[in-house]
Amino acid sequence: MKLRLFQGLVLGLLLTTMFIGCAPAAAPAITVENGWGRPSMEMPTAGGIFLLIKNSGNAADNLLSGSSAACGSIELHETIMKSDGTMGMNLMDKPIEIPAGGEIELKSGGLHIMCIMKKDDQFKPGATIDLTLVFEKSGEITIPVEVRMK
Ligand SMILES: [Cu+2]
Repeated sequence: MKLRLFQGLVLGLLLTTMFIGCAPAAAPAITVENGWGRPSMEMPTAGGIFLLIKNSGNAADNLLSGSSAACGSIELHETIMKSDGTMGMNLMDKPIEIPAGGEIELKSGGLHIMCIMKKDDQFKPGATIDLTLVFEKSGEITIPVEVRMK
C-alpha cells in the first residue's frame, strides 16, 4: 500500500513536470513582407506605404506605430467611404490587430501606413527607405520599403 502511494506520487510529479515542460507560452511570431511605398497624388507632402504582416505564432499582436528617417512621422490610416460617396481616409483610433495564425495586408484602398512630411530627397521612386514598425508584444521590426509609382 505504501509503495503504491509512493509510485502514484512519483508518477504525478513526473506528469506535472512533463506538462510544464511541454506547454510553450503563447506568443506571436511576426514577419513583414512586400514593403513598398508610393508618393501620394492627393497630398504632395505625404506618401502611402503598403506591406503584408504575417503572424505564425499562437497569440495575436498589435501594430501600434512606426517611424522612418525618410518621414516626419508615420500614421496608421484606414480608407473610408465619406457621406458624399467619395473615398477618404482616417487616422486609426486603435492599433491594427494581427490575429494568431493570420495575416493583415496593408494596401491601397484599405488599411495603410502614411509617411507624413516625406523627405523628398529620400522618399522618391527608385529609393529604398527603412521603416520601423512597433508591435505591442514583438517590439520593433525594421523592413526595407521600395519607393515606386505602382
Ligand atoms: Cu492615408
